[in-house]
Amino acid sequence: MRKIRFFINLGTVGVLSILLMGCAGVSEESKPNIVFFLVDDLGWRDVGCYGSSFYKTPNIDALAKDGVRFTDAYAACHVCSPTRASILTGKYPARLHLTDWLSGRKDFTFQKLKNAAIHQELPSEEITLAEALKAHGYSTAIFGKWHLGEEPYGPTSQGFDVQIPKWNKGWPKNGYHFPFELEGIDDEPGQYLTDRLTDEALKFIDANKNRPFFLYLSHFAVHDPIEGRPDLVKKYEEIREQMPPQKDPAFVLEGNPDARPPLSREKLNMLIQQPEYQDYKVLPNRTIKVKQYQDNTEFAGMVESMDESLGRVLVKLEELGIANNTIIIFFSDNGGMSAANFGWPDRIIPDEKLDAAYSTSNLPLRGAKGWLYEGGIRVPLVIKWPEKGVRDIVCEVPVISTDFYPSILDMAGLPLLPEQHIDGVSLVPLLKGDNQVEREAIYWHFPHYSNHGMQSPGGAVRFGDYKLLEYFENNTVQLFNLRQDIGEQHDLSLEMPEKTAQLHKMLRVWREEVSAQMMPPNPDYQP
Ligand SMILES: [Ca+2]
Repeated sequence: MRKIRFFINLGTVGVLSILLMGCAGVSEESKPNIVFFLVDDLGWRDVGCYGSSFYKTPNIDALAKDGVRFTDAYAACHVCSPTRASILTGKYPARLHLTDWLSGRKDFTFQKLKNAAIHQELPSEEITLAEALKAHGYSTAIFGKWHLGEEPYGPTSQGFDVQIPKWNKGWPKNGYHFPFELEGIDDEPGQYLTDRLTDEALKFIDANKNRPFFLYLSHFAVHDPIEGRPDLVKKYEEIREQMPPQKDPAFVLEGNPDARPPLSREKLNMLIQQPEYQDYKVLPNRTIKVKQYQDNTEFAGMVESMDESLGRVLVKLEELGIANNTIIIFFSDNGGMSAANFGWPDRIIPDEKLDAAYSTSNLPLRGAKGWLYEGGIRVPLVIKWPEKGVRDIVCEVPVISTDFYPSILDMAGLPLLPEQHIDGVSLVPLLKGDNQVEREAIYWHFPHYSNHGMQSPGGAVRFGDYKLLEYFENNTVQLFNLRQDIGEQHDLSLEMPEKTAQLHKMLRVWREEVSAQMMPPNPDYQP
């Protein structure tokens, strides 16, 4: 196994021009099929080949041997809808003004700032990846989660021929166990939703084996409700019984990095010992708890059934003799839910409900879904490009979910649409074994309060090994060197003022460029 190290080059117009040439003349037969296997809320560490020793993911691990596994792949947002919009448009959520999950978090009086207003659907004028592929003869289908607008803004209005089920929200209507109550999916007692969605996806592959297809298998798993398949949950209960007793704390405390002054790690570790910090709710000083162990057997059952789904798709492609002409992309839309959802800040989680509220641990990453720390945005990514791409490679170049659109067109030999996927770059050089892409930096913008923490809203930029986070309540910044400090524990912003100023300026300039929305003061603010 070879490793590709990290390089970033400044962008040039020339490369795009070269890519635009030489796209013509792709015959119908040679067009590769695309399987985009999108998992919901799967953390970076929730996969065997990314270091989990608890969850068993043999099919994802085998896929990594057949393709490129990215260590520094990012979701464009730490919650669902914005990342999904970035995949299908090649644009940053900030540029789309679709920066929070739909329909979005309401405002509360503890907020110094008001949440930015967002579109309630993926704007119709966007030419989605599905539309671009459909225009070139692809049969297109989405199975599972959309979460980019209610009808008439569903997937069939954005280039998908087939949508199963007819349900546009961000969670399975009635959970993962029968009855699903989802239009378009027959169900029987004992069935499990991840399996049934896979059945439907396999039927689609069968029906389209003789023409190019784009299968967007967008599982509801492993988003909550945390409900594993019973046979697998039983298996993991047996595994957990054999595990040695835990030595480290099961949870750590996280505060608001923008507090004046922010609570240090030492102080947080001291506070969590105090009686008033014993519960699982929003705690004093806007602190919350973040899970530190992977030991949730219901969640493990969800993860393994999702892995089985990928395995069934790969077997089907082999059986039909089309595996060598099918590109597989395995990805998650945001980090793992190791912090509970405090969409209603007075929520109190009883001890017996912890496994329903805290799915996993993202360690060694800090934070969770809903945070701009790596635990919220760094996710697993494997791409298999049979016969054309390299195999069994680990790539450390930072990439982001806006990159899929140009990458897929590029791999399929189709014309690029640079005005559409303006914030993405083709990953083809990396998939061919090169070690650089034409990009200066990667940016995030979240002008909202988060359901999964009580931190101030903010933005971030990744530039080389460095990442700067900026918070909007008090304009606090943090700077981390991710190569040396993947857990983002050592803030370098005071030690490295020039680097801090450079990245802070880049972030502000970028916000101007994409017309990012900022947050107005909250007139109802009650400190
Ligand atoms: Ca998600």
